[in-house]
Formats: sequence, C-alpha cells, structure tokens
Amino acid sequence: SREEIAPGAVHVPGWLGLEEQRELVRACREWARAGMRSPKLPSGGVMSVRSVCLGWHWIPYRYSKTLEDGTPVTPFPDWLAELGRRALTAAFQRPADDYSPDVALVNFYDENAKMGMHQDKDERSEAPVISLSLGDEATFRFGNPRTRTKPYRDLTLFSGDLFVFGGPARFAYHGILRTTPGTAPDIGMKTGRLNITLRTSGLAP
Ligand code: MD3
Ligand code: FE
Repeated sequence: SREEIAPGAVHVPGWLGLEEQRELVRACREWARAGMRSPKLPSGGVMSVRSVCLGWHWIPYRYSKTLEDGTPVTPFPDWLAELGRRALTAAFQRPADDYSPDVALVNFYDENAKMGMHQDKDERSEAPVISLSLGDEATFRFGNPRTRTKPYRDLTLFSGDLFVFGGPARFAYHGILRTTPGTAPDIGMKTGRLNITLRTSGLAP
C-alpha cells in the first residue's frame, strides 16, 4: 500500500522485506564501525541521535569530518543509489532512472533519542529525500514548509517503512517525537532505531 500524506510526501509501509532490512542493518553496522557522531545543535548542545554519513567527503561538512580514529567517511555506494531508484519508483509509480542520490545520513536512536522539528537545507538540490526506517517504531511529525508548528500530522514509522519527500514536501519541517523500545522485528539489532536518508547533495565534484 502507499499513502500520499501531503503533495510530494508518500509513505509506503513495509516496503522493505525482512531480509533486505537485515542487509541494511549489517551495512549500517559496517559504516558505523569507527564510531558515530553526536551532531551539534545550533544552540550549542548536542543532538540525542548518533549519526554517520556516506559521501560528503569531497567538501567540509558538519557530518563528514573523519571519525574518532581518523577513518574517512565511506563513499556513497552504487547499490544504495539503485535502491533509491527502486524506492522512488515504488512511491511515485514512475521510472526514476534520472535519480542519482550521492550522500546519505544514517541516524541511530536509542530509547531516549528524539529529533526536534527542522528543515533539511544542507543540500543544494530539490531532488526528493528517501527515508528508510529499521528497528523500533517511531512517532514521526510531518509539518509544513512555513513554520515548526501546526499544521502537522503525527504518524508511526515501522521497521521496513519507506517515506519519500519530494516536490512541495521537500522543505517541510519534520521531527521524531519518540521511539518505542521493544517493537523491532528480528533484523539483527538488539534495540533502538536506525533511519537511513538518501539525498542528492547538488555539490558533488
Ligand atoms: C521531510 N531524520 O536525518 S526521517 C534527518 O527518522 C531526519 O532520523 C529523521 O529528519 C529520522 O534529517 C526523519 C523522515 C524525513 C527525512 C528527511 C526529510 C523527513 C523529511 C526531508 C524533507 C522533508
Ligand atoms: Fe530531517
């Protein structure tokens, strides 16, 4: 099933099968091997999620400094771009051969982590953002492009769900209110939630 939550915002519950979810968890573990960062907030605090990015290594970027042990960030792999094209086709029901995401952000949520309402404006591209959820379910707030406040809609994101944010939804405010420990299927992570977002930087060399 697919549901258009707002123009350009499409939710495809359970898009990833269990085996694909397990493969993505394995990949995230590999990408995070040298550690994840707690990104800084504009206020000076640190975010409660831990993150690792793929790509962005060609330019100074707040998520792409090398990890604690000096390991450089992983380049964005071709197979992830291919997964992104399949995801876009499923969500928008049209071919997506021209979609070429080149960066990704992986966020890990422990049971206390959340993400405040924000817009994604680091990219210099209007291309859609693809979100894949793994592990514990989360309460996601999808807002509007004008204010952090109402109108918004709260939705539960389950392990395996696909969400695509394109067109007028691309610059909507959004956040994660909470996750629910103990709700993950058996995909190889004990606890917590992973979210992978595929993006087009618009800044690749
Ligand atoms: C709506 N991640 O990494 S995914 C982020 O679950 C981020 O980790 C959340 O917000 C997470 O920036 C939410 C859903 C999402 C991702 C990107 C979007 C919604 C979006 C970009 C534009 C509009
Ligand atoms: Fe975001």
